[in-house]
Amino acid sequence: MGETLGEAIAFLEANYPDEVIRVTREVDPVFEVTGILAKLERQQQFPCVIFENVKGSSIPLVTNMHASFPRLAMAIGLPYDATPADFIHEYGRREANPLPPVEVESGPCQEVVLTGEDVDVTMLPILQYHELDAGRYITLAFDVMKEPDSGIRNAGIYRLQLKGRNRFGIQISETAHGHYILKKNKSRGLPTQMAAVIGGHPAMNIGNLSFTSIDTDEFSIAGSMLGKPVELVKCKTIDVEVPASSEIVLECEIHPTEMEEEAPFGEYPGTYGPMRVNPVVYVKAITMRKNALYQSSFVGHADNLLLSGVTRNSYIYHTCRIASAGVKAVYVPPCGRSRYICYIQMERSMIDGDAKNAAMAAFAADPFLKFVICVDDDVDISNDSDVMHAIATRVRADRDVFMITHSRGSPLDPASYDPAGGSHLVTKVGVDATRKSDYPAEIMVPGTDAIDLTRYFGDRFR
Ligand SMILES: Cc1cc2nc3c(=O)[nH]c(=O)nc-3n(C[C@H](O)[C@H](O)[C@H](O)COP(=O)(O)O)c2cc1C
Ligand SMILES: [Mn+2]
Repeated sequence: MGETLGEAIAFLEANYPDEVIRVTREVDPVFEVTGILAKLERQQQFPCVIFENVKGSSIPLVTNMHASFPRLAMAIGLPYDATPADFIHEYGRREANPLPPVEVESGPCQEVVLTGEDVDVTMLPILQYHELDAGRYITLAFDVMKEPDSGIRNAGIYRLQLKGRNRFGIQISETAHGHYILKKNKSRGLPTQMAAVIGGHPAMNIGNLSFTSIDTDEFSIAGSMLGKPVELVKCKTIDVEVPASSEIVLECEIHPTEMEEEAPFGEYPGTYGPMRVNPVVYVKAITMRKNALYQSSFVGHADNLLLSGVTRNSYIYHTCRIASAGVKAVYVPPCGRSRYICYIQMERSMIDGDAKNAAMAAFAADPFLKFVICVDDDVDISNDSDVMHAIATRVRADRDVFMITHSRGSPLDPASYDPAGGSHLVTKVGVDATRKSDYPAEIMVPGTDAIDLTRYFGDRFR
């Protein structure tokens, strides 16, 4: 799929034309674009949509790139029809083989450089998404900073609320490395230099979202997802490096003390995140390609859910495998908003209690998980209905379900102990839905596999 956002789009248009739709009609960045995407979603349609004419901007807007699983699979070199299991395997393999980035002298992301009075982020097609959102937001910028002591780069997506020609509000969760970096700089009275990088290849984006330690430069995982080291250029006004092939870069400083109200904002669970008093970001320079593309993610919808959903499985799998050799596969399904539910497929347990241990390992790996369900290896964990069948028939709750109250979860969980206050305290449920040793024999008709239906019905059921 190429190496840049533009190349990914060109690849899809040439080989899978149904995957990309261009809209030339003028659209309003306030609710019209997201209304169109929401309407498509109701019809279960998730193409990448490029809005070429967004009111108030001359820059095309790319949406929904990550909203369908086949596009994410192809981004890391898999075929269109790859399964979730194929994806988890390939993603994990690439994650385990990082490719450190390399620095280059110049790059297309600096073809245009705007500083001083020329800085005006309102030229970008920045969207307003949901009814009660506090304003217009950049939702798909990788915000790159450096850990002040180690100097190691860090990349994460933290939303930016438009507040003026050169000002944003920012929300960085307590769980993000970005928060740790910001806090360290603040305690020293220093601003935090941050580059907001917009417009990257989908492999770059899913690599940047890999679950890593703060000692890992996410671009080294992005490189292995792309199959080639990421080339970085130095920013013009701050001491941060950014991918040379990016579309648009906002060179910023987070003020060390200035705080303002930010949000509410429609969040991934499908509910609003509460207003908070959050840091203020100043933009010192805008650099971009001559024919730059702007990219957005529809938070709370498939693009956002899949993007940081597909990246969690490999880490959970790895941790569960350490806990139990019987774990064969894991899957965080879209029905749990790609965050809250995890299915674990296990070999028919040889050690009693192993399923519950595997579930506890999954909870330890990913704090966002609320329900972990372990099933036998004849259950297809990419099929929710198969998993529900196992729960329906193989679970006796008093024996097979355990619950942990007051444990750390997502501060956006709408069912936490205090959703309005943004509590991260939630209750977790583990379910052992494997067959137990006293499970009765299951019905089956001998010889079914060998039956050739064409002998009885011709081609009718072929
Ligand atoms: C579309 C999208 C939007 C996101 N918005 C935010 C956000 O506003 N604040 C935040 O803290 N995390 C957000 N995240 C999640 C973080 O980007 C993610 O946890 C990242 O790995 C954090 O990186 P870090 O721990 O290196 O700082 C978002 C993720 C996606 C896919
Ligand atoms: Mn990080």
